[in-house]
Amino acid sequence: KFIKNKEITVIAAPFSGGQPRGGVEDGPDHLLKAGLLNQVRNLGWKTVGGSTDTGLTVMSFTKPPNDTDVGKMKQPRYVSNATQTLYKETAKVSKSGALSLLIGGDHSLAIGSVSGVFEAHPDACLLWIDAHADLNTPETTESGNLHGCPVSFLLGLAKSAEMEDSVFRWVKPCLATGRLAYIGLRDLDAGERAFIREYNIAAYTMHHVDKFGIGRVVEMALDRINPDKARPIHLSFDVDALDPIYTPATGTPVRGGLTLREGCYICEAVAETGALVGMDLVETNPALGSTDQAIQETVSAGLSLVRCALGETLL
Ligand code: Z70
Ligand code: MN
Ligand code: MN
Ligand code: MN
Repeated sequence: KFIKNKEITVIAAPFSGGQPRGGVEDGPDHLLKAGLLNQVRNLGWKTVGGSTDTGLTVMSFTKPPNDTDVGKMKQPRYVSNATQTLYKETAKVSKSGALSLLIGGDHSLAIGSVSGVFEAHPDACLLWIDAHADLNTPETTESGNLHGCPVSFLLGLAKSAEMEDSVFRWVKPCLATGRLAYIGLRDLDAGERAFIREYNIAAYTMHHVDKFGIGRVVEMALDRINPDKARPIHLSFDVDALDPIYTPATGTPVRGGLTLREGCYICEAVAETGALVGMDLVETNPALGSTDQAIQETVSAGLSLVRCALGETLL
């Protein structure tokens, strides 16, 4: 209902500037070599547009010189430039009427992908599936890693003075706190907890998944952010939401996560709504798999999530 003729464009973003571990920039290459585009096509999606008209855009990013910290933010110009470029690309895809699928790369990329999708679909809501809330502001971040901050940028939580003269002044807050839900949380910083409470954000931790089951959790999450079922949905999926037994090759594995089936269920439930307009699949880091099998399992779990979100298991 929001996407034209089952059209999709895949944006590959080999970017690691939002965090310190090398290798996450190789995630897209591994996902593509494992057959992502053909799997998408086999589900009846038309891969359209992109830089080569095969439905794929592979972005490239260059590190600016003298990218000194701004406040606590690490590599701020690199992340700002990359996400701004991605924002323009994603907005173009979304305005064309196609579903925008971002494969990363680290989760700071969502500053750009979500901004781009929301430019074309301003009434959309955002499901953020992650072990982490990625809700730190440039003030509250303890690590300075910008992949821990994208949601605060989208919500406009950073103090305005800091944002106004910061390198991120291009970001227009596009997300209302009532349009955001989390599933899978289990590693939160104190400042993030405080924001979740202060703004009454729909946040479902692993405790809630255990207590209610994934079916009820997804239902409750979507009821909170999309009560009339009229809104387009953006799904931002960090593979570390899954338990590390399924996705070991990622930068910040946290034990006690979602099963592969629970992750797939979330994606299937979103597919069932028919309202998916954008998806991010991020934080696949092939360099951090301890064996080839660990890498391959992480990549294949990521591909499963994408296929489920695109309707693989719908009857
Ligand atoms: C922490 C921070 C984070 C992913 C780590 C961690 C954030 N809250 N996100 N790994 N994917 O640094 O802000
Ligand atoms: Mn490689
Ligand atoms: Mn995470
Ligand atoms: Mn994340």
